[in-house]
Amino acid sequence: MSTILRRFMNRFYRNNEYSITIAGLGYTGKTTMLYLLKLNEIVQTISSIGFNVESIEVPLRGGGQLNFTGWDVGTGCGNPSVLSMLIGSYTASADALIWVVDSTDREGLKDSVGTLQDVIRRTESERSEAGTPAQAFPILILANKQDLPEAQSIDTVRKAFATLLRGRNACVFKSAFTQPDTGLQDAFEWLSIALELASAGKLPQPPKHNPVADMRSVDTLTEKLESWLGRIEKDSNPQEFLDQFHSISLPAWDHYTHIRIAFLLLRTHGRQKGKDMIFSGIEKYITESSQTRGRTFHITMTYFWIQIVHLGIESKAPQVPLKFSNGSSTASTSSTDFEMFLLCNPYVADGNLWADFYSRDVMMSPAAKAGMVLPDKKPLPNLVIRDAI
Ligand SMILES: Nc1nc2c(ncn2[C@@H]2O[C@H](COP(=O)(O)OP(=O)(O)OP(=O)(O)O)[C@@H](O)[C@H]2O)c(=O)[nH]1
Ligand SMILES: [Mg+2]
Repeated sequence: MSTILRRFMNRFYRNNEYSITIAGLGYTGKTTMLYLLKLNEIVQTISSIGFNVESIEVPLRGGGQLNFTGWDVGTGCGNPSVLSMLIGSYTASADALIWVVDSTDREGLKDSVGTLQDVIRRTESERSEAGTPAQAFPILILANKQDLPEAQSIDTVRKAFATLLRGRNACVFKSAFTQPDTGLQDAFEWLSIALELASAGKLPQPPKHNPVADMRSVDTLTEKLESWLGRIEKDSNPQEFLDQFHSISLPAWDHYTHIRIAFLLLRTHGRQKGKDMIFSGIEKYITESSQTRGRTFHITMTYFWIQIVHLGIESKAPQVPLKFSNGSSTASTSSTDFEMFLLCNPYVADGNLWADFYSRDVMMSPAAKAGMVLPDKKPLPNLVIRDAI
C-alpha cells in the first residue's frame, strides 16, 4: 500500500526535473515555444545557431507541475545529416524529445519524418549501447502553426509519422503557439504521463500498470486508435453528441459511439448515476432506433464496458471535479478530454476485450443478456485499491 500511496503522491506533488530536447526542422517554432513556456509571451525570434536552454515549469491539470530543462536545438542553416547528428547527440542523454513540425510546410513534412527517423535511429543505438531502454523514450510531436489556413490537418501529420512511431512511446498533438489556445496543455499532460511510465521502464501503449492492457497487439490498437482520433476531429461536441443520443439521432451506432457515451456520462455524472443513465439510455436507443434493428439490449456486455471505461477514467491522473450549475451541463467536458482518455487507455478501442474475461458461451448466453453474469475466465479489473486511497 505504501508504494501505491507514494506513486499517488508523486503524481500530485511531483518535483522531478527532466531534461528534454526540443528539435525539428528550421522555422517550425521551437524557440517560440521555449520562450512561450518560460515567459508566457511570444518573443521575436531569429533563426537559432547553437542552442537555447531554459528551465521550464508547466502546471498540470490534476495538480502538480512538470519541471524540465528545455534544450532548443537551433537548425541555424545546417544540412539535414549534420542536423540529425547534432540532435541525436542531445537526445541520447535526454529524458524525452519534443519534435516540432511546421504544418504549413507540405514539402517539409517528408523531410521532417526522415530527419526524425534518423534522430531516433541514432538515439536508440546510443541508448541501447549505454543500456538505457530505447523504445520507452517519449517523443511528443507537435503539428504546429495550425492557426494558418494553409496548415495540413492533424490527421495528415499523424499519418505521415504513423509508421515511424508505431510501437513507440510517442504521440502527435496539434498546436498554435501564437494563439491564445496553444494546444500545449494537452500535449504536456500526455508527456508527463509518458515520462512517468518511461522512468518506471514501462511503455504507455498499452500501459502495463493496467490489468487488461497487455492482452492486445500494440499495432492493432494503434491503427484503431488513429482512426478514432481522426473521427473525434469531425464528431459533434460533447453536448451535441449527448443530445443526439437522447433524441435517438446519432450518426452511427457502433463501438466508438458506445465508448464515447459511456465516457461522457461516467465522467460527467460519476459511476452511480452515470451507470443508470447508460443502462436506461442504451436500452431506449435500441428499442426506438431504426439503426439498431435486430439488436437486443445486453446487460452483461453493457456492465462490462461501464466497468472498463470507469477504470480508464479513474486510472488517469485524478481530474479536477466538474461543476454543474444546472445539473445537466457537460460543457466542461471537451472533445479533447475524450482524446486524452483514449490516448491513456487505448485498449478500450478493442471491441473484443470482453473475450479475455468471458468465454463466448457465457457472454452470449440468454442469462448474460437478461441479467448480470460474472466472468468465467478471470475477474473484472476493479478499483478497490484506488477507491481505498
Ligand atoms: N502563425 C504562426 N506562427 C508561428 C507559430 N509558431 C511559431 N511561429 C512563427 O514562426 C517563425 C519561426 O519561429 P521560431 O521559433 O524562430 O522557429 P525555430 O524552429 O526556432 O527556427 P530555427 O531556430 O531557425 O530552427 C516565427 O516568426 C514565429 O513567430 C504558430 O503556431 N503560428
Ligand atoms: Mg530557433
